[in-house]
Amino acid sequence: MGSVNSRGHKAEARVVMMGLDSAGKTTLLYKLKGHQLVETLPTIGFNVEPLKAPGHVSLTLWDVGGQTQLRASWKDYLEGTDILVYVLDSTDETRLPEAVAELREILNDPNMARVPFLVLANKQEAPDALPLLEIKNRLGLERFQDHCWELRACSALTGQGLPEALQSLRSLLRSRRCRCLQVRAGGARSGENKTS
Ligand SMILES: Nc1nc2c(ncn2[C@@H]2O[C@H](COP(=O)(O)OP(=O)(O)OP(=O)(O)O)[C@@H](O)[C@H]2O)c(=O)[nH]1
Ligand SMILES: [Mg+2]
Repeated sequence: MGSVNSRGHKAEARVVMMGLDSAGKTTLLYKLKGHQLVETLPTIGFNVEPLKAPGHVSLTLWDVGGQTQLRASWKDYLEGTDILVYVLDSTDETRLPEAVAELREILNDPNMARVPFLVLANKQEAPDALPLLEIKNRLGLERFQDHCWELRACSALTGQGLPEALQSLRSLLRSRRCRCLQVRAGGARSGENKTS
């Protein structure tokens, strides 16, 4: 599971990015890497890239293909996950219930117990994007009491919201480390959650 630093933390956090097909995961991955916008093809399998988040946090970011027939293999990527990034297409109102059901399925996996997650409402620059508050109400994230989570708006196309998303990753990673320490000390708390 990678090297461990002097404080006993994993030197690189494993961040797994999932979401329905066409949510924009691969576009996000390459935008975060600072690449020129590339035309993407549906991902068969996964892409993986190292990434630096603010505060010299090193991440390994896994971008897992989201087509229906690939979702059965999502569970194979979850072991050792430090943070889940769940990407939504804010313009795809029809499939929002399907996206929520798949998120619930992921969080029910034993490997995801207490793993924090960041929901990215992507494609927010599009004129027909659902507003963040509307998405928040429809997701019902309050039900996920056992996880720290954050919800953020972004656009992989314009880069809007991506610096904030990286800040969220950093703070969720911190919460995970605190949580691990609390659990080791015998006293877990329920999560602190944020929407912005
Ligand atoms: N308007 C808009 N389009 C986007 C944005 N992000 C991605 N797209 C477009 O959405 C389509 C799908 O993007 P991908 O990044 O391939 O989606 P994906 O989630 O990786 O899809 P799978 O690999 O099939 O799981 C492409 O045409 C992208 O250009 C965004 O922020 N805004
Ligand atoms: Mg992809």
